[in-house]
Amino acid sequence: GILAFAPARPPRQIALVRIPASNLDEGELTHLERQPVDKARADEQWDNYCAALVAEGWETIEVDAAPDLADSVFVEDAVVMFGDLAVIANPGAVSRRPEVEAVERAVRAIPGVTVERIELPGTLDGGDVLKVESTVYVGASSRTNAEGIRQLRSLLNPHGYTVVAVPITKALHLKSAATALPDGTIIGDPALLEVESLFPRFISVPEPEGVAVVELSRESLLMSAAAPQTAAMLSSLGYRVVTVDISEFEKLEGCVTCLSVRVR
Ligand code: CIR
Repeated sequence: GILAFAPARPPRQIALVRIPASNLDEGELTHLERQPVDKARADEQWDNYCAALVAEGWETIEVDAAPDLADSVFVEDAVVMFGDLAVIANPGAVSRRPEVEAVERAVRAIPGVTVERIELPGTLDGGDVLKVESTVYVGASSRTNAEGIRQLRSLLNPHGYTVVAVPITKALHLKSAATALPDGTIIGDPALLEVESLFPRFISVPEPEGVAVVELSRESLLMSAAAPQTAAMLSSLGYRVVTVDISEFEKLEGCVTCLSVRVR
């Protein structure tokens, strides 16, 4: 029929974000020493991060602010999207558990989304979940426990995903050690991974802040400005690289992926 020739309408691309808390500087720290956080600078960096998403065709939806939940800006940890399925996480850090309520409300307001939940004694942080097509790598970290992985596996198996658990002891989350390029190649820091041989295609990055990339589109990536050599390497691989300065969030062990949830 004639419709077969109609160009596909570009899908609406939505990213969830959450404004930094007033007590941002009290966020959890596991691997870094506490450093003073400049709140005004953090707010400005967050505005620029959101503006970069918008400039690349993403519509941002703000989860209701949680002024006294220090780590709430790291919204990626609270929910993981698998197509239209939202899996509400159960953060491993007790201080972060109250974050999920408003995040669940925000995803329920998006038409077509269905919601499942990781429940105690299971814990899971979204930062531990790395999707590469139908493979879902999950960090077994200090935040994500075996029961959380089991629950995720049984939620996702009926949807055709394979959950592959990855031991993580040297980084906060799996995605603090490795993320994926749009073509499915994993990029990461071998010093932070026990088993890089787990990944079928793997490239080492020259800087720790270069581990994390957000796929803006099949051709373009969002990265931290703190990793210029990694940006140059990824440009040489044919990607358009957009950089943002997120230094204040990096002091709190956050990275470019954890400041948003790309819904679709
Ligand atoms: C935490 O320790 O939970 C926060 N200070 C940082 C969370 C960063 N999230 C992420 O990398 N997905």
